[in-house]
Amino acid sequence: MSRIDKDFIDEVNQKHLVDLQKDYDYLGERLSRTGQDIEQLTGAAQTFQIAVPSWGTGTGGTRFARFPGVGEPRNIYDKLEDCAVINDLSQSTNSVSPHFPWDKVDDFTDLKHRSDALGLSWIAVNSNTFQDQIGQEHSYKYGSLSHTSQDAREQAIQHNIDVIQYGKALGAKSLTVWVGDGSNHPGQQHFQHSFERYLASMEKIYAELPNDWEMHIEHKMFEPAFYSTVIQDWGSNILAAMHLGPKCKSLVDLGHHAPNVNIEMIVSRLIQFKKLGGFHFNDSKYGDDDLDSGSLHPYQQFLIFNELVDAQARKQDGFDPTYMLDQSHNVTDPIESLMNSAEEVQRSYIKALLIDRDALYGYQHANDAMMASSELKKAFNLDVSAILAMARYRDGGAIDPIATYRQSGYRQSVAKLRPAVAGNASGIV
Ligand code: LRH
Ligand code: MN
Repeated sequence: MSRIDKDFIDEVNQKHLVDLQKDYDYLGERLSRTGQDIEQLTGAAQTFQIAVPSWGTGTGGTRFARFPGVGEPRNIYDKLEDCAVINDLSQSTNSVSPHFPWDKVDDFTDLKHRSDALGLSWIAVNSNTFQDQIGQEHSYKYGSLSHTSQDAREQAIQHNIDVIQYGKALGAKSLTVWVGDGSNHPGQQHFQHSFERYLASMEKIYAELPNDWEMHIEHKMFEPAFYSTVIQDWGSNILAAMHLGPKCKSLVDLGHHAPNVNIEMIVSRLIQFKKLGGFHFNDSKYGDDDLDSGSLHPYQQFLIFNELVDAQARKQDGFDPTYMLDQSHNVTDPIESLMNSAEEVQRSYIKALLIDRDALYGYQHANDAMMASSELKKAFNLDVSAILAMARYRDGGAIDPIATYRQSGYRQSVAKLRPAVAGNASGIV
């Protein structure tokens, strides 16, 4: 079984359709009382797409351990099958973001043929200079694009240029560069010199970008470095993006900020200066926990979409961010978590569309804090589940993706094809 049969999805949908229609009609009437058109909102939900990280389809782990599940994907071809199942049911994840060399193949044309056959496209390719590969000449133990050794820097630059070539073969249009470069001890690294080396390396990669491509820099507060990180926060990120040029923008991974940082305001700044390249959506309580999106801070995620929808409504110049999940599924079936997370991000978007912006602007102008925040809460507190389910149903997906997935027996069937992976490994993938 490589895909979940359309007839099977529809058979399961029949059990939910009557209730869905009732919920949808009730919500439609409710929204019409405030002049909102449920059909327009459902249309918006149908256009919303968020990309799946190839590395999120396998069970994730931590530095302590990884406990593989059954039917673990063995390579990018298995990962694509699983991504196709996620999209078959959710109808909101028609693109995949690969990571190299984890997803490297000898024949990219064949891989592109397979993804085309599965109705999947490729967005942002990710480079990896945070691990040493077998036979690699220069180690990244002390960094990569900012390494003090020119040989190590050149090696990392060449890897990123190679990844751009892989992306061109797959039809991707952006390169995401996250480096773990940093230090563990005060004094270990010269902050300015390391940043200068990083920028000089990125200039060489930027020069190789096709005209219609973007390069997205991803900042992160800590890990693997635990004292300083070369691209530690949005400040270093936007400085680098401004230094490198118009094709370079900043990517916001929600888990890469200290607890309680006002991420929605960072998003607003990046939008204002045309430097918002995209997102890695996930959730976290302490560090870069890579937990399911919206599972802990759904209101923060909603407030981020308030900024995005506001920019969209104002037709903000240079506003075209890519949306991606970046999660590690250590204790759930990755397919279930990715479907659920795609829906939760879509939910934040639809709720943000419910905000009466003219009323909000009025209250903001009048410094009426109570009414302004109530305007947001009113939208957030409305249950839009019927809109999300109707959007999936109308696009041929599942009204209840997780129930349909479980009833399909997909995981058990691929487990027969994919040999079990022994435990006691560690690491994110
Ligand atoms: C770094 C990160 C980055 C990926 C990696 C798998 O924490 O978020 O986006 O390269 O996870
Ligand atoms: Mn990330």
